[in-house]
Order: sequence, then structure tokens, then C-alpha cells
Amino acid sequence: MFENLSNRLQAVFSGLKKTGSIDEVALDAAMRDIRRALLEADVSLDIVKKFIVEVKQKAIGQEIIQSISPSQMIIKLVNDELVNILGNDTATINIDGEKPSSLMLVGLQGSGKTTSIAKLANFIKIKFNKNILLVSLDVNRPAAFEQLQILANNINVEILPKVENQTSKNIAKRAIAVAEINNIDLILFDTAGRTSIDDNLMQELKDIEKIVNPIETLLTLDSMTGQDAINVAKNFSEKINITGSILTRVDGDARGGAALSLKMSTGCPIKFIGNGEKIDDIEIFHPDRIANRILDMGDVITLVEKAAENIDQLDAEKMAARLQQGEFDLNDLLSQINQMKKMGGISSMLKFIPGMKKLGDKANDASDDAVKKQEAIILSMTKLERRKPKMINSSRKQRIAKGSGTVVSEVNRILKQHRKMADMMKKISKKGMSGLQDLGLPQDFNNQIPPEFLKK
Ligand SMILES: Nc1nc2c(ncn2[C@@H]2O[C@H](COP(=O)(O)OP(=O)(O)O)[C@@H](O)[C@H]2O)c(=O)[nH]1
Ligand SMILES: [Mg+2]
Repeated sequence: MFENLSNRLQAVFSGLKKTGSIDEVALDAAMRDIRRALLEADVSLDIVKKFIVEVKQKAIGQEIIQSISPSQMIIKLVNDELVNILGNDTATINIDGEKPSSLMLVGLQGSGKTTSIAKLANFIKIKFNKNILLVSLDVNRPAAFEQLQILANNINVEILPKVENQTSKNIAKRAIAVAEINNIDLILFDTAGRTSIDDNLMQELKDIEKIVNPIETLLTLDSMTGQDAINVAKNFSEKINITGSILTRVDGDARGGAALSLKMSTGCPIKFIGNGEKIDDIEIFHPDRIANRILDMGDVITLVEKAAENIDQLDAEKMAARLQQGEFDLNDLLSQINQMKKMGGISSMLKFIPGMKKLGDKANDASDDAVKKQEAIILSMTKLERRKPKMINSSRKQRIAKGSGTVVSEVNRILKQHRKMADMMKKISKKGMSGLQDLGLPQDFNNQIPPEFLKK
């Protein structure tokens, strides 16, 4: 899967300049090529557009990290956006309902239901050590039961025996009864398909859904049908509660458009991919690993992530140097707020300070909300205003309050708070920690400060 896209993207990246800065012209050209590569991979136009906009916006707004070349930065951004459209987190399969719980597989005829259900049964049996019962509800297709029976025998999993002339609904009821007396953990239902979506099929599936009350209903989609698979997914999701999909035949699909469009177009997460006809040819769908496979740039991604971590360190050092000069403007306050957010907010920080644990437990979301508000206010100021808060007159205050969804008194509060902190910084930088006395802190406060911190 994705061979073509992978080749195309790698060609784009190798065309990027390795050093120096990347200008908008070069970025535009790269994005044009990436756009074409995605369209050729049969990704839907809406998603391609969104993809390009996201990457471009981030590329333009991105601070250039020292030691990282712009082309490496772009590779990272493309990687992140790929992961994003593939669905971000790995979707887990739910198999822990009340016993016996049911899992249903639905999909068009030939999409790979029967094959996938056997693969899945084998996977769950080995990985989770569950007692499984396989059930064929496909009474239309001749030999549908026998196909599943052969697979069940191969993997050594129980299958519900056939009773001639039973309807799918009756088979489902019988399966649940049998499972209850046989200590079965999980029933896997293989359902009937049609060559195209029709109302009878949907009604039948809805009826079965009601009877078996599944904790998972997985939709099998043939990856080779590309955009058609997306339409099938949309149709099924409208009628029944699909909890995820299994994308089959990805071994024959060089483009991968369905995989790249499915999550964004339908909201339906891909949980597994089928990559062959054998029982082991099933894989959990990990968006980040797939993106990695497409770009084949794992080293670059790690490099950029590491460098981004170092940036935080550099920021902190820069701020410390400014503080030593007694400088503390609203940009500094903002980066303090950001640092705090990264560490999990006030409440989680206080817990680490001796004697503050109780307070930390008490400090609740309210204080973290207050922090968010402060951040919004500072972000609504211009860069110059943040550097020179004195210039913030009443009309500016009104604009800032409006921009941050707050009121002028809240803007005043943060300005006052900043003034206090800036005063404190100035005093400390002049007199060392003893400067704190001038701020009205108790006399004995000094006694608790190790002497080496006090300026003589
Ligand atoms: N190459 C390949 N073939 C598959 C895959 N999954 C299913 N098939 C084949 O697709 C055909 C139809 O599969 P089947 O499970 O009977 O589909 P159903 O009608 O939905 O139950 C069979 O020949 C399978 O061997 C897959 O991941 N890769
Ligand atoms: Mg079948």
C-alpha cells in the first residue's frame, strides 16, 4: 500500500534545498507536487485541500529551530498532517463487554468479511486468550457456512453448527443461547453481504444489531475500490452504528486513497488492515507507523522532535538571562504561562513543591481556566504592547478585552499582576533575594533562604 505516494513524496523532499532558508516560492512548488501526489493516490479533493492548507499555515508560522533545515521541518509537518488524516491515535478494539459479548462484521459481498472474521478470531484468541464462537449469519450465499467452517477448523475455534432453513435472526438468537451455556467470552458474527447497498440488507443488519447488541460493529471495506469504499462507509454508517473498519486487500492497493480519506470523510476509524489471504495477514492500524512507512523518514522526524524539545530549554535560558537584567515584560509572562501549561497546569505543579501538596489537591480546574484566560488576554495584545505595557490605554484595553472574550477589569487585573511581578524581578536583580523584604514579605522569610542566595 502507498508505494506510489511514498515514491512521489520522497521525490518532492529530495528536491528541497538541504540548507538555508526556504522561501515561499519553494514552499509553494513543494506543496503543488504534494497535492498532485495525494490526488494521484486517490485521496479525496476536500482532504487534499485541507492537508495543503494545514501544512502551509504551519510552515509559515513555524519558528525555525536552529540545527534543523527547513526541508526537515517540512518533512515533519507533512508527517504530522499525514498522521492527522489517518486518524491520529491507534483505535483499539473493544472485546471486554459483559460475557458473552458480540462483535459483528458487516460489508458488501466480496469485501472480505468471512476471511477477516477468521483472521480476527485467531488474533483475539492468541492475543487475549478469549473463548470465541464463530457464527455465520449468511444464509443467502451457498456454502457461506462451509467457508467459515473450514477457516474455524484451521484456527481451532468453535463454530455454531448449521441448522437448515433457519433465518439469520433465529441463528443469532440461538448463538447467544449456546454461548451462554458454553462459557463463551466473545461471539463473532459473520453477516450476509450484497453486491451493492440495498434496503433489505440494511434492514436485516439492523434487526440483527438489535438482537445481538454488539460492542463492536466493524465494516470491511475493499481498499482497492478507493473512493467507492468511502461511499460505502458513509452509507453503512447512516443506517447502523459502525464502530470501526477493517480495510482489506491493502496488499494489492498501491494507492491507498481509501485509507487516507476514510477517517476524515466518515469519522470511522480504521482498526485493522488485511494485507493478504492468509490467516496471519492482518495488522492493527497504527496511523503514526503508517505515516512513517509512507515517508520513510523516521530519522528526520525524530531529529525534529528532539530539536523542538531543546527549544524549550533555550527559551528558559533566554528568559533567565532577561530576568537577571531585571527585565520582565508580558512576553515573559506569556512564556511562563506556557511552560506551566506544558507541565500540566498549576494544580499538577503545586503537588511537586514540598508543603504545597494539599494546596495542589485543592487547586482545581478553576485556576487552570484562569490561566487560559490570562493567556488569551496576552495573546490579544500586539507584540509591542506586550513589550511596553505602559502604552496600553483604555481604548487598547477595550480592544484586548474584546479580542480575548473577556472584560476590561480582567485585562486590568493581569496588567496589575504583571506590574507586581516586574517590580519584584527588578528588586531581586538589584538586591538579590533580600530585595523581597522591600515587598513586604515577612522578616523571617530571609532566614529560610540559604545564605548563598543573598546578595551581600
Ligand atoms: N489479497 C487479499 N485478498 C483478500 C483479503 N481479504 C480477503 N481476500 C480475498 O477476497 C475474497 C473474498 O473474501 P470473503 O472473505 O469471502 O468476502 P465476503 O464476501 O465479504 O465474506 C477471497 O478470495 C479472499 O481470499 C486481503 O486482505 N488480501
Ligand atoms: Mg462471506
